[in-house]
Amino acid sequence: MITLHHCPQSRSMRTLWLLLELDVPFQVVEHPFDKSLRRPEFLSLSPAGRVPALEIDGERMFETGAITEYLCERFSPDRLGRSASSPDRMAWLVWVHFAETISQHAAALTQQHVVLYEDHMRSPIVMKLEAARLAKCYDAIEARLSTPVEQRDYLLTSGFSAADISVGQAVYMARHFARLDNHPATARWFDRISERPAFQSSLPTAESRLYDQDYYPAWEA
Ligand SMILES: N[C@@H](CCC(=O)N[C@@H](CS)C(=O)NCC(=O)O)C(=O)O
Repeated sequence: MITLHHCPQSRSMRTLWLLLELDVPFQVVEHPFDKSLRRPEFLSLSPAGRVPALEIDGERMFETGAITEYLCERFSPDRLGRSASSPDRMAWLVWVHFAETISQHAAALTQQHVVLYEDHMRSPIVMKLEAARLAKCYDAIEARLSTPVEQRDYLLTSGFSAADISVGQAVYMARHFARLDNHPATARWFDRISERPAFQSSLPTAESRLYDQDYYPAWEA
């Protein structure tokens, strides 16, 4: 049995979405997004106290990108993954891991807007800088989806894959802090992938939401 340790609206949602798309049996252990992630029992699953953490075949895994690669190699090497012989293998790896570039900015902004809830703890400069860095990430996705030579419905020429899940979930988090209004191809792609039943099933319940707003504008000092 596969066990996913999950906090709603965090990076572990990416693994949840992937597991649902893979259609393999698994169970979810939901954790609050708080100091309980630093308890010894959880640190034995994920040594820095982070989600996702995965238990599989008596082994323990952490790091979303590694989990994505492993699950795809094992359960879907050519549908959600791209095997070494695929012409899209290189792009698959690039975009699966580009998700982390986006997520680090979304995580910094989550800290600023949600965790550091008192104004004297926050920095308007960090908020604006990190939101601008997200927009730069959107530029990269926009260019990928809308090069003049080739328009893509998905990040890979060969179609939907775990690259869309990875980047799509990162954009789902990032949209709380930077809108897609100036990135029309990215917005259309996001609408397309977020209609998928597996994405919908990976969304939080009303009670388990980390973000209580859909959008957090930068705070002005
Ligand atoms: N690079 C790691 C980052 C994991 C990570 O930082 N996850 C966040 C949730 S999005 C977390 O667990 N934060 C809890 C904390 O920092 O205490 C990965 O991709 O798995």
